[in-house]
Amino acid sequence: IEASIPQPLRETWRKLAATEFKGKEEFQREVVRHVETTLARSMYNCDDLAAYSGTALAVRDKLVVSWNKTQQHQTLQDQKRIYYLSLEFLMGRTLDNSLLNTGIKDTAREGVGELGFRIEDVIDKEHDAALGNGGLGRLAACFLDSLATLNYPAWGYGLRYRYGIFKQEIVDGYQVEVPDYWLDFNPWEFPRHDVCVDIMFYGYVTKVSDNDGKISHLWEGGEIVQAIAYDVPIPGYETSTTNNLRLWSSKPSSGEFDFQKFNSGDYEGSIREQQKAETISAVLYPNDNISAGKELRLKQQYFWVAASLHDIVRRFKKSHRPWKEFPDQVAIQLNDTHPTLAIVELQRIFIDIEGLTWDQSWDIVTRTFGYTNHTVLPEALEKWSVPLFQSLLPRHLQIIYEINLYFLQGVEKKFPKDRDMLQRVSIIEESQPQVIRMAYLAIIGSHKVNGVAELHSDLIKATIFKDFIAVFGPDKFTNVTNGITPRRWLHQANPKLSDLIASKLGGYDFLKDLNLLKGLEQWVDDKEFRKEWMEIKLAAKIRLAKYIRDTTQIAVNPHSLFDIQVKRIHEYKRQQMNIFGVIYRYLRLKQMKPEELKKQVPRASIFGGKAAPGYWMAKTIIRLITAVGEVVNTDKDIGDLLKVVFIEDYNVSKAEIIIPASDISEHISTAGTEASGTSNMKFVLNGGLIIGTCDGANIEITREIGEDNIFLLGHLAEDVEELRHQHRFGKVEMDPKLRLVCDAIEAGQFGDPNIYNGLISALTTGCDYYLVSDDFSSYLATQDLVDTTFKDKEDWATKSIMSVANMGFFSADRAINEYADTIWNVEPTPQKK
Ligand code: GL4
Repeated sequence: IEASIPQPLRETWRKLAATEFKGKEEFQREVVRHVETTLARSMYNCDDLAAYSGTALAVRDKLVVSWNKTQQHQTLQDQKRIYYLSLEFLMGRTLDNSLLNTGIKDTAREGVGELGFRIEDVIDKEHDAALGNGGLGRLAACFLDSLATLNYPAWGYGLRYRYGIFKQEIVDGYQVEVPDYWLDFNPWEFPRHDVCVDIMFYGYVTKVSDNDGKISHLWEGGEIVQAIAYDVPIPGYETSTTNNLRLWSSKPSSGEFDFQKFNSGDYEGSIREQQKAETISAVLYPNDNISAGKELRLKQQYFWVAASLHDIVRRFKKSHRPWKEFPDQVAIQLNDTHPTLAIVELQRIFIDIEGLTWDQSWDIVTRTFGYTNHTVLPEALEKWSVPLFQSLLPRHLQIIYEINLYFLQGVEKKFPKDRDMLQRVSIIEESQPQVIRMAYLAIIGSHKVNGVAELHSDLIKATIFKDFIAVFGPDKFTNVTNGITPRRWLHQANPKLSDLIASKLGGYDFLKDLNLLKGLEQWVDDKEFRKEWMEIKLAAKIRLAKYIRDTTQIAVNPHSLFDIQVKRIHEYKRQQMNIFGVIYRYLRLKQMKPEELKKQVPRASIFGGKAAPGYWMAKTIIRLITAVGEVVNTDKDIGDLLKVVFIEDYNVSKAEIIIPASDISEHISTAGTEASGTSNMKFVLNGGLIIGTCDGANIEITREIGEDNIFLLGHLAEDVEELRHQHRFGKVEMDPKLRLVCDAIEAGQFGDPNIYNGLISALTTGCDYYLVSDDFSSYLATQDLVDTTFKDKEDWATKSIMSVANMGFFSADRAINEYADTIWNVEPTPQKK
């Protein structure tokens, strides 16, 4: 490419090339220039928001320079790239993260300081990029951070939703959803109007044979929508690598504007098609661990997958390599089954467009894909109706049938005459109507399948995918335990703790090699260190208490035990068990004499999380939490001994305030239901202890930090089936303490009891599917142990420090290196500065 540009031209460009600013003054000049020219504001009307915008634009200019260099470097290296396909990227805010990753936070603090602003206020003006529901989307964001930090050539591919996850408001104690229009000002994205791809839906397939009798398939006559790329730079920490996140936005293809209607005065009619096209990337489906099964969602999936593959294939073709080398250049990771259609689309591209044979294509396809499973919940496993597929993607349906046919032929050979087996593993489920099991398709089309924590990876092999072990053998299945980025979840969210750790470990290397935290063990007995450690925790609690007072008017005493459960509201996560426990505590306090009351540990029970808008039970749980708060928080007998808070609109930026402030956090899912959990890791990394079940990553956290440093409760995953069986046959009496709680609710102590009928009957006639009654006494006993332990401040500090010292394993860097080694077979590409 170099040689094609004449020497003098090249020199002129080089001389004028954009460079990164160096030093405070240049940074300030850029901020002011953006405020005055890009935003057309001045010293006289520059508020915090304008200061944020100017700062963000200045920082963005710096990012772009290293981003361009990285992309050129990676192209020149011509190395294998990782493509992470995820329908969700829950990025949160970008400015602070970019300042820290590029090492200019101090420059920026001073710089904006001298311009009359506090950097914290400026940072606080940014709107969260909330293109995700919960753990799955945030994991994708952490992985992008690690991929860049470790210098892996990697691209994320997702959708550019106009509306991210809804904003939650609490009105009269109930969740109300408000649309999240977040794109008013987004300096972090670059529209690439030149990168656009036509995507087809519907239409029909015809078979044609050429002169040699070779048959091919033509898919035509459908509706066309255009995909436009928007690129987001992803800077690594302390490296010049800046990777790319490409998000697709939908718009009508040029032919879709109906001029005839327009000219005849039917203005609304003339833009109807246009609006329909734009709908595809309009909104994120607000479900976590629930599959909605809507046509528009399937359209989103195909739209995104087809645009991404078109891009990936185009990039590969530029290298002029033979197709069989495709898997040496491309690794595609499927973040859950949402992008499974990519398998079918790539097969279609190879056979229908590039003219490869079925076998050649299928070999390449299966060597290219890896599939990560994130849930075993049946309601979350995607199944698409065959009739829907037939109309929306007729050619893809044919290919799926063919994949299934060849697959089942192989199974038949291995297990002759086992008709049950064939039915069990078939991609097509013989229901009314027939449905396509996307997870099976993902397994069959990938070379590796992984779960996200040890227990979960074992469970998928033993339960939902058991037959596939018999078919493929065990080696196709593996585990990569999730991780979190210590840059955002320690350094950014809790700078004081990060600084204290750095002061003892002799620098910030632990942010890139989290195992170095182990060095803190040496300091565990150091009085001064312990004092500072606990002061930092208190400061974080004071900050959160202030936030709670400002937003809810509830006064919580920062010295009380902060007990936090923040995550999506779901029956399997058992926020109901938590609030039932709070009610039990309240009833008990009401019975106590003053001398006894004095001995109690004051506690603030803090909740946060969104319910899917159509998930009525989850919404009822929120209502019960707020109702309990209304009663408890105004009860004069109780005072500081118990406060119940529901924090509105839990999101990434609020998590950064909440997580450093926990004494204890709750991860109490029914054993075997939470695939991993990642907030458990974040809380412990910030010196909070956890109360949890033997589920997901809690088990590995216990192994790393030691049983003495975690409060475990409840039954084990292996007990669950039998317990459910007993409930179904009416053999289980409700736990008596839980009975008391239900009685109090039914007696109207927390308002109209009818509101909670569903919640209570889930425990009785609903057979208590999530085993709240079975775990309740263990839960209460463990909470009592938490109180007792908290009284011994020295013991608590030791547990907190020892836990953090042993959290190295849970860095997303470790997880990404494991993916690179065991699934992608990719090496890092560091760049010289
Ligand atoms: C989830 C799991 O529920 C959660 O345990 C896990 O940590 C996360 C990332 O692997 O994936 N699966 C779905 S679906 N949503 C999640 O958050």
